[in-house]
Amino acid sequence: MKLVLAIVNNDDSPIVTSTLTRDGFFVTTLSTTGGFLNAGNRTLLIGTEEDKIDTIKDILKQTCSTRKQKKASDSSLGRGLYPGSPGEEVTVGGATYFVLDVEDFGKV
Ligand code: 2BA
Repeated sequence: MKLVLAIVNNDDSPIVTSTLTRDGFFVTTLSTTGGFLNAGNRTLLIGTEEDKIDTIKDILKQTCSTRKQKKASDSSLGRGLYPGSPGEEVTVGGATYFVLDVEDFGKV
């Protein structure tokens, strides 16, 4: 058993989630915030068998688009020395994923 953590753009989240569930995956979504842009994104938790990981990667590739996003002003947060200046444009990936081993899984 594996756990896929996938961080996706808020705008892509509905299509990714509906495609995954349509294809039989169980998905939990968390509202999260990227540390660099301080912008909201979604983190998906998908528990699955190892042989399904490639299918999940394909779905992420097909449903998450790369986009340019501007870094908002963060002076009010006292973070002026952090990398990247306000207004700087960065390319935000389609999806960032991690695959973890699951030691135990169950429903009681
Ligand atoms: P953010 O942290 O808001 O980062 C948004 C985009 O800003 C990143 O896109 C990348 O292009 C750029 N970026 C992030 N940190 C940077 C830095 N220290 N210096 C220069 N540029 C930087 P993505 O790489 O596609 O990441 C999209 C979101 O996925 C991230 O939002 C974060 O929430 C998550 N993420 C990406 N890599 C991660 C990692 N290794 N660990 C945890 N979360 C990650």
